[in-house]
Amino acid sequence: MKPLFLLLLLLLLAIALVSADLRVGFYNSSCPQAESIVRAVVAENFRNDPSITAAFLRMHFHDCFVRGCDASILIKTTKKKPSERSAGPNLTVRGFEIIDEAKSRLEAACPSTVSCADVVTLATRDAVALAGGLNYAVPTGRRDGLVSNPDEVRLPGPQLPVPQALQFFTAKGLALEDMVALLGGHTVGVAHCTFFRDRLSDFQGTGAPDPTMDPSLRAKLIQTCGPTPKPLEKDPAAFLDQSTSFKFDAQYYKQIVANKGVLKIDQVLALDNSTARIVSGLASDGEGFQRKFADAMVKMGSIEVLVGSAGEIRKKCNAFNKSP
Ligand code: HEM
Ligand SMILES: *[C@@H]1O[C@H](CO)[C@@H](O)[C@H](O)[C@H]1NC(C)=O
Ligand SMILES: *[C@@H]1O[C@H](CO)[C@@H](O)[C@H](O)[C@H]1NC(C)=O
Ligand SMILES: CC(=O)N[C@H]1CO[C@H](CO)[C@@H](O)[C@@H]1O
Repeated sequence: MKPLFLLLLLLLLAIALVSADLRVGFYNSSCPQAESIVRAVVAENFRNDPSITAAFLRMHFHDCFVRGCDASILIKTTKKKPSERSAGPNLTVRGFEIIDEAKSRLEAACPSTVSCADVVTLATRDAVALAGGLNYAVPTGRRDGLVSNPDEVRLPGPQLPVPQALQFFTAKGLALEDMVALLGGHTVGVAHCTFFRDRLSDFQGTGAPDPTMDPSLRAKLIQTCGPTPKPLEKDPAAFLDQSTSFKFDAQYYKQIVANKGVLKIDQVLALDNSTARIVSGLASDGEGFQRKFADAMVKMGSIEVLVGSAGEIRKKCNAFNKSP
């Protein structure tokens, strides 16, 4: 009897371990329509506004790098309690309404089943595919977190040298190659002038422009940004990839190789010893980039996830089930 009992225990343990992992098709039986519902909502919104690809990519990145991919970024700030959404770097994160829309349709089809953390992950994948990226399989089974604290938002700034930026990624279990591929997300979307203005005229207090910026790009950005800094809500923005701004392709790497990186972090990626070779490889291999980006996204999507019975499945993505 004893060995049988042990075997049973082992079996149960194995099941617990397996189900505690993220899996492709986690909702196959509990909510078979889950992925198609998200895809439909994303497609409807993408038709009117293709910039949602950029919105979701940045939202997913910020979610995963703060307390893991647990939808903590979606919690609305209330008068009583500030959330991650009111932290500085979150100021320009957008796309929240579309996540809420997908979630309300999911609740109608399968109540309290699909986590908001998975909605963000799936919506990002779908929006990348719609913009021309790979339609990669993404594991699901994340649970939603119970904490969203603006003081915990520590994200890399755009002025960091490559080795310092890398520390943020290695701290989350990602490698140099992952960081280079993930920054390929900057092939879509915009940056506000405040994040790169210094490069145009007074780079790091030198009184001169950043010498690593292509002069024609600099002229364009001066046109866009104007002579005087503006508060973030009125700040103009420029496309991170000035060539194919809405297309999810490897053009970002071609641009930075040509000294046309808009943010300093983009430009140093092409120039730093440790990343230059990886960058030129991706610039000349569009298909390779798509695969590496997808693989790195799956890795990023697994950072410190809550699984099994941890956390909760939120009913609304912008609030905890029980207000704290
Ligand atoms: C060292 C790492 C990174 C730094 C320093 C960085 C910095 C920035 C900054 C400063 C902006 C401009 C924000 C604004 O003006 O509103 C931005 C935008 C953006 N970032 Fe990153 N980023 C990093 C990594 C990533 C990663 C890993 C992804 C996704 C895979 C990503 C996706 C995006 C996208 C898509 C935008 C455009 C957002 C929009 O158009 O609304 N970034 N990033
Ligand atoms: C769900 O279905 C897909 C497609 O049939 C399959 O690839 C996947 O392995 C399934 N996942 C689970 C957890 O059953
Ligand atoms: C960077 O490149 C220079 C010259 O090619 C080389 O001497 C140096 O060792 C490299 N540094 C690193 C950190 O790879
Ligand atoms: C989207 C969002 O909630 N943005 C908030 C960011 O933080 C500022 C205050 O720091 C809020 O005013 C914004 O509403």
